[in-house]
Amino acid sequence: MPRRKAIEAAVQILQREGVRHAFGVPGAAINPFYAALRERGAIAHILARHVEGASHMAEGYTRARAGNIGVCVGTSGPAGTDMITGLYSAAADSIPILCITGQAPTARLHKEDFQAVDIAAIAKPVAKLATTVLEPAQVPGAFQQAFHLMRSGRPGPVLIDLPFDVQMAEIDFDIDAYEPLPVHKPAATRAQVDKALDMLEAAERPLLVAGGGIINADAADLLVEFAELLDVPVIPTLMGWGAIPDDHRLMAGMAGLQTAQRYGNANLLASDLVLGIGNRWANRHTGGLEVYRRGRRFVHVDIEPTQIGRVFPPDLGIVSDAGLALQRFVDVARERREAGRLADRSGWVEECAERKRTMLRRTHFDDIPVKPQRVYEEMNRAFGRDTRYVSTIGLSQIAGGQFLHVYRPRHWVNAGQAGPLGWTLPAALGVCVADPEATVVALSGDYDFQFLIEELAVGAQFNLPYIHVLVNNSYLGLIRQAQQAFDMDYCVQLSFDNVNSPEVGGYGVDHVKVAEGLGCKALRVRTPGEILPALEEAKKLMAEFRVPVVVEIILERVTNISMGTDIDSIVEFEELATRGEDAPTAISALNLKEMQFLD
Ligand SMILES: Cc1ncc(C[n+]2csc(CCOP(=O)(O)OP(=O)(O)O)c2C)c(N)n1
Ligand SMILES: [Mg+2]
Repeated sequence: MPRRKAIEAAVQILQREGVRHAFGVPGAAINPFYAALRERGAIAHILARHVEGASHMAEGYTRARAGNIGVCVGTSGPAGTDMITGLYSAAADSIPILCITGQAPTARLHKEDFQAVDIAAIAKPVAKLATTVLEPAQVPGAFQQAFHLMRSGRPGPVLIDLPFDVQMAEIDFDIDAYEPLPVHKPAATRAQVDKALDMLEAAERPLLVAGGGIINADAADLLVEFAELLDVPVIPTLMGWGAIPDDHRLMAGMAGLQTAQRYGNANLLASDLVLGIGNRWANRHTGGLEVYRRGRRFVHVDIEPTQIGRVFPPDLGIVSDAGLALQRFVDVARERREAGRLADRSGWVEECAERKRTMLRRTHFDDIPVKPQRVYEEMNRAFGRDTRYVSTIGLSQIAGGQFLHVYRPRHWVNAGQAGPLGWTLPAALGVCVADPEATVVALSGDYDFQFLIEELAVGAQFNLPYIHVLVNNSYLGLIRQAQQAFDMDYCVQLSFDNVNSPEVGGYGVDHVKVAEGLGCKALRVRTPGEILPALEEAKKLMAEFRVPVVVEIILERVTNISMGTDIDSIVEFEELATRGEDAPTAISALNLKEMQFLD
């Protein structure tokens, strides 16, 4: 049996399990890992500027491509604690990432050694497995188990913590005798699918709610096929956005309290049965359950048994991987269609489509300073179907959810449940590493952008070009809006007079200077007419310099974005669209233009 350091075996296993990139920050306690990485030379390392950044890069990397597992690496002590937010974000959205940390030597763990902290205990609630490996010979098994767990059932992150001496110890290990463990995924049975389809057929106005589990299972094509077979409209969740193209005739909009369209909520409220697949009835999707559930029956398909009934008891629960369930649904629906047993749903589909054409919010404002709605209209003009959007939280992300268009799975990359500020920028870099050919467009408010702004240097150093649309209201906008309920505007201002940059006019941070200082390109825009030319210029700069390009749009300071607490009473703060020109890039308007063009 070949003898090698335990950490060399670990790196061989990473390679065997398909890892080609790692995001990290070195330190003394993890140097053996870096030595093994260097020795083998098969895994490219991207040096983050903050360890939290590395963890979000890993998450963006995983989300960009089916089968990817992002790896983030840090030393002992604060590196692991910095990555806890990344683990939480990944766990909350069911995204596998592998977090590897160095640790103080085993003999000194209990001696309050320099940078010794019980990171496994800290990480446990936000990881499928968090373990400090104390026996060198257990290192291969720990990694084997990690990949098995990350890929099985509900996907999620794992942390492996490796004391210095455990990394360095020699073990017997032969990579040719290593085999990844089989992945466990429950599958819906024929009987379960028959029951669900019977319920669906008995309903008059059924809908599918398509969750992120469909994206994780790489089953968007099956979802669309199933919806088309039955002729049933689809409401994607925020995590499932892109599973059906926005301009598909069965795409009925998103429902929810914030990242939703008016027609999405109206369509959901008009339904009498909802079949949810790979979704988790997130509270920002459902809002108050009384309103959400009233008058309709529910079927819930989820890979994780304990998710069934967690938020409310469905009329039927099925434990299954979304892809395996959809495959069965498609097979059985096809049989039923051939037997002439499927109902004609065209009236209901047309009713939903009519709402999609008419229940629109206005985006076409000419105001200076720019109103945010106009930014998304111009983004719809500038960016095509292949664009991969990345965003986190804030009014910027919420309006993005309301007004942008997504046409493909994994083209809306969003930290849905955790919403950690700062996530957008490093996650976008992770997407760039996973898909270097993609057009990646990140969307941030000014505060999200400032949180991990230093990661721009990573994009410049490693030539990871993308466009970062920065909508600057010089406010913690979402929290300012939420504080209206407290009748206050307290600790939410980001404005100040910048002594070095009077030209930012009291908006505080000079993002253009900071971005340039970090080696990126940046443009600032103040009027609606400048937005589209700036986005076009950004594409050119990105191609020429191969670095991130920031397009900052100076917004009006106070704009309230539509939201509410129940999906039947979302508060609208602006005028609604009453004429086509009020919402010229609404999906129905774009569809219409295409149809006219085809004529
Ligand atoms: C780490 C963290 N702290 C606090 C919050 C709460 N929070 C959500 S949005 C937001 C303000 C975001 O401001 P900005 O990025 O400028 O976006 P805007 O709402 O102004 O568009 C805050 C503080 C959070 N999501 N994450
Ligand atoms: Mg802001």
